[in-house]
Amino acid sequence: MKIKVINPNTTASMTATIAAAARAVAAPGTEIVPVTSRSGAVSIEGHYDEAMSIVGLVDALNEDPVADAYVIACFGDPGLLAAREIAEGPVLGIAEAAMHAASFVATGFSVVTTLERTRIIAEHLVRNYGMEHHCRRVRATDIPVLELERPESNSRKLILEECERAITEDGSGAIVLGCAGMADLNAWLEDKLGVPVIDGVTAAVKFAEALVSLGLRTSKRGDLAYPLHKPYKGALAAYAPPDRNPAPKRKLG
Ligand code: 2AL
Repeated sequence: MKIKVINPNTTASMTATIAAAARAVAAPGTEIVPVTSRSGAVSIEGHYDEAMSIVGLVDALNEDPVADAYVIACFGDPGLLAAREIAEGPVLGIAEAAMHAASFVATGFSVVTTLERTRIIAEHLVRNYGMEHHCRRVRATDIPVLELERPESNSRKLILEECERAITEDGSGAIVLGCAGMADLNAWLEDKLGVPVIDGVTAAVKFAEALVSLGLRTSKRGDLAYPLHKPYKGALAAYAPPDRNPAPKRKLG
């Protein structure tokens, strides 16, 4: 099967980290197709960055090859439900995947993410996903996303220290890594911490494989039906949804 793993930020080196993590866990028959967004921010660290990333995400979803499943490799899960509207195969966000995986292996987890403002966004996701009973705390390290890319930065040490505080102060039994740029850290951290450390990229790839193996596709009933066909104006005119939904049954009498 083919799983398209989309980095919605425009930094190709981060996509390489994401692709390596995805390929390391993929089953022998799974082809990982990594894609870097062609438009938008170099790193996604706020609501505006997220909103602006969605056009690039839609381009990446629509361009060939068509895949059996899709992973949105950014911890804010930007555009997740919009992506589900246009895709037929399952679409997984890495935050959603990581939180669900953590809830299977511990009764309480902490998320360790990048900036304070992304910490707040991750808290919104915890509530959106109904994870309040499982997530003990979301912690920021104040590391900008692109600092994770610089080997000379002390980001690894800061992340390790925050994870240690999560275990001792929050009483958490597992750690969720709150950025796709941390996808190369989970084995190293797990070794140091002795608790499960979940990176959403790898969790999402394995859940995607499971869903495809089960023959599950995104529901096209209700709000995840294809977007309604209508004109779009201005810079987004080319993104007007084509007519893909079956004609509605007319209620007579
Ligand atoms: C992210 C991420 O995963 N990629 C990116 O550019 N920003 N999210 C985050 N919380 O730092």
